[in-house]
Amino acid sequence: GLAPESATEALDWISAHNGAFGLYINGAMTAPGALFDSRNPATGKVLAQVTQASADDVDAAVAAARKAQKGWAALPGHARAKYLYALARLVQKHSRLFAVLESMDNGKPIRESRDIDIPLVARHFYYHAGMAQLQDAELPDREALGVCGQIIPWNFPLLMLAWKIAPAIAMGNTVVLKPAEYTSLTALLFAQICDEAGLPKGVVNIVTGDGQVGEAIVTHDDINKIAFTGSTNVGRHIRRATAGSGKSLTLELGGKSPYIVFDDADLDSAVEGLVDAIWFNQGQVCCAGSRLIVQEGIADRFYTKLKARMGKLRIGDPLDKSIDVGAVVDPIQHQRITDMVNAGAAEGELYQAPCPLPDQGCFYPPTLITGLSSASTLMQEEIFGPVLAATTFRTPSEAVEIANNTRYGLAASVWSENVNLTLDIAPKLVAGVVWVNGTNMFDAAAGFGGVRESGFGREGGWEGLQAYTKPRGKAVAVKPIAPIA
Ligand code: TXE
Repeated sequence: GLAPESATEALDWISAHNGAFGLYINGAMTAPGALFDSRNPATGKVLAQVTQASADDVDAAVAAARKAQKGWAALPGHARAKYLYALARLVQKHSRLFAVLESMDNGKPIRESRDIDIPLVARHFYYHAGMAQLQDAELPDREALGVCGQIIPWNFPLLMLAWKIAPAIAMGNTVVLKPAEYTSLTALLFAQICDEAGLPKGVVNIVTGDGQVGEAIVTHDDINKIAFTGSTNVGRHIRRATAGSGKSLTLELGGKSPYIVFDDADLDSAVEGLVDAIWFNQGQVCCAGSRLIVQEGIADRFYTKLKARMGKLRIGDPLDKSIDVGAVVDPIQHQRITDMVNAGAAEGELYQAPCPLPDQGCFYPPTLITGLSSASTLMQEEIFGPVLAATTFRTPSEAVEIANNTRYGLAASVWSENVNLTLDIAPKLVAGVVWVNGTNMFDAAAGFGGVRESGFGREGGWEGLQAYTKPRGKAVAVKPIAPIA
């Protein structure tokens, strides 16, 4: 096998901060406050300590963002672009440190953080640098919203930060961002590169802590927009809490995305696609293809191939470059997955990958449960783990019916060699994105987001820029004093 990626640089960076981090407010790190532990989920060991921000800290961050906002928005787009390009290049320059730190904090395989998360982060800043530059010419009738409060989850810590911060600052907003409490470290490293890029003070502020800190952001009077990615329950709560406040809101919430395999599909590719759809990032992906819907005639053959592939998945140390599946983010999430599978597996047939698990850390085996009914809990509830729930269908219309039998609507995958069939099915699926003979295809230029309980609003593309701007103009109608001769 390959030697594990070295943790030294990341551990040195943590040590350089004496293992305890403050907040990033108005261009400077504050002294550490009330601290909580951030653990490495693969070992259970404390990696660093992070500050639980107080309401006063949130006030200070919002005040800094407010103070910076007018000046930042007044810069011509090409001047803001310069900073976004600098941030993109610095993410690349420090990509190894970012990737190792992300894998240690979150548990995801280094191959993913190194080859997917961090490159997509850089791409997001490059793309939005270009958009900042185009703003004056292409969006002359729109202006920044003001100060944005941004709350993100733990599954793609730095990538979700990029999805939030890049479009916001490109369009002239300033931000107060809160990473998830399990995974704050790459956001704090990002704060450092904001300094390195010479970003004006107060444009980006990072406050760490749990849902209480999120609450202080959501209910803050001087914030113009809330952007949230996380659970549907918290999203619902935020929608209620911001109702009538005049704040703009976008929500990117959970999902239970269907993965439909027709009998004429290239089955080997469809199996390989599933590795990406449900075992990528241990299944902790909002658009994970977590519901397998396979045509009856090929179901047994497909399950046999799938199980054979599952048997080859390698589970273990996230820093090992040959690992496919790492650790889930936290013991709480691990317990949730375990409980859900234990409660629901008897409704179908359970298969778990035979690969031995490390004897410590939050590891859960890649799991397949076949023969479930579409209404079963495992087919309906988001598990957010490496667990694939499967059922079968007979006709294309039944496939659509089962696929749409969900509260969610984030993504869908359709596998068939019949282009007519895929083009017929795709528009009938209730989802923000439909992938044909593929999965997890993302691009900064394409709007991403859901319908139904998966939320609303789009991130990326033109729609994502609209979500961080408002119309500049107003209608002015003047009644003539005297009739025009
Ligand atoms: O999410 P939370 P949790 C789903 C997934 C997962 C479940 C629970 O099913 O198993 O949610 O995860 C902040 N006001 N997803 O409990 O709580 C919190 O600090 C404001 C899907 O970790 O939603 C964190 O920064 N903010 C999802 C962020 O919300 C609050 C990704 C997300 O955490 C808050 C994550 C409050 N009252 C979980 N309470 C996806 N769609 O990708 C918490 N937060």
